[in-house]
Amino acid sequence: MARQQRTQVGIIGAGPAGLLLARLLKLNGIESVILEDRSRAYVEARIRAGVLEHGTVKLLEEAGVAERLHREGLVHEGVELGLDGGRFRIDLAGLTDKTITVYGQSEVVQDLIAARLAGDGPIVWEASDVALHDFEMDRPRLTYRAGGVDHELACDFIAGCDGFRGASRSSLPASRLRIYEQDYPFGWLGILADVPPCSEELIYASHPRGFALASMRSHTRSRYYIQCDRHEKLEDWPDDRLWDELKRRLGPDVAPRVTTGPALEKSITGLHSFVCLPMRHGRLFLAGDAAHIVPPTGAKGLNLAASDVHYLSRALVSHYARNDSTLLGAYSEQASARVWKAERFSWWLTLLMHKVHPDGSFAEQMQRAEIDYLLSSPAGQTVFAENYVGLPF
Ligand code: RFL
Ligand code: PHB
Repeated sequence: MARQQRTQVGIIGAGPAGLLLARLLKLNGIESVILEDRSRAYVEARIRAGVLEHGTVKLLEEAGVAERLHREGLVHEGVELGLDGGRFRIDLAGLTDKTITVYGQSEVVQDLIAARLAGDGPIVWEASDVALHDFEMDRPRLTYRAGGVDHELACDFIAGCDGFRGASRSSLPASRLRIYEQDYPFGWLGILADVPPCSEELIYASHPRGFALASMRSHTRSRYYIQCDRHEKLEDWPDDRLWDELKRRLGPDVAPRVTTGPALEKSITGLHSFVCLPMRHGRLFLAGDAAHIVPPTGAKGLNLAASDVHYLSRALVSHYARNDSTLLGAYSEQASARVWKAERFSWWLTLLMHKVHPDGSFAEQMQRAEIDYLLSSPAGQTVFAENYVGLPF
């Protein structure tokens, strides 16, 4: 016999989407239980995003979890684009009056977990076999196993915040879903190292050998990526080879300022664009990577999780506080309208900056002309800046 519990919102996944949703609900007096299939240590150490849009920072402030972010996060007023070893700065602050903040996703997650465990409500770590039931009816349930015991959680709503490979989306019949997706024939090889960054701002570099990105986590920790074949193996990329290739692609100006060091983490990620609609099925709401994936080039994934959660929390608050379900009905449309714009920007920037076309082809010349145009046109730079700092939500 399963152990019975009840809550208002059952949340699957303790990533940024699930944790931030739980926090915003709690601040409005709405109870939730978070079910997470990994351990706390694993979730807190997972290396992912690093760039927070202006609106994400505001939402984290609203959630009361931005104190360390403001202390340790690096506010950037610009970003650099590189072509043929030359560099060009896009003045984000000057063009949009907004900035981005460099602060690791692992830090955001740690801050949210600390707030949750300080009295907001439970997170069930290492909850296995999470299954969703009856979400098309009035009384949805979640079943799972934790600590060797079967549990059943009755709730009013289920929030599927369990990432791209979670249980929520896969519990929906394919016939109910509209899937839009695109694969790219390349991936990103990432390295994290305790060395000072080579530049004060991020550098996105287009090079005939492939794209490279110089990013950071702090003044003493760097994060770099290079475009690679999506099927390449990490064993084929010892640290020395990776550093050499990175320097070559960043160009002769930047290379001497790259400090190398042992990798704290190294990974290969395939690039993928994916949207699954609708984002609502009865009393189940999908948010974050459970509903959509962007290639990392635009730094949008975590920020889309935040905007989804903004719309969803507002809708749930309106339902509970004012018995008004209009916003719940509008959730999928509102959230996905913003998702599509971020999908477009991420897709565009990916195809603009990566080695995609054969050497000497017409298409390659078109790509170069487009970058050249961007670097010389204030209008083009404004479009870039507006999207990069994040469209309003
Ligand atoms: P997450 O973070 O994947 O969290 C989902 C959580 O659900 C748990 N889970 C389950 N729990 C219970 N039962 C199940 N069956 C479950 N299945 C899964 C998982 O363990 C996990 O804890 O999704 P969420 O919350 O939607 O957040 C999305 C972001 O994590 C993601 O979009 C970003 O990391 C993407 N991303 C970037 N986004 C940015 O905004 N800016 C960036 O600079 C950026 N860089 C990146 C990135 C992602 C990367 N990788 C590795 C994919 C760089 C990289 C390399
Ligand atoms: C990162 O620092 O991990 C990062 C920064 C910018 C991106 C993607 C990832 O576009």
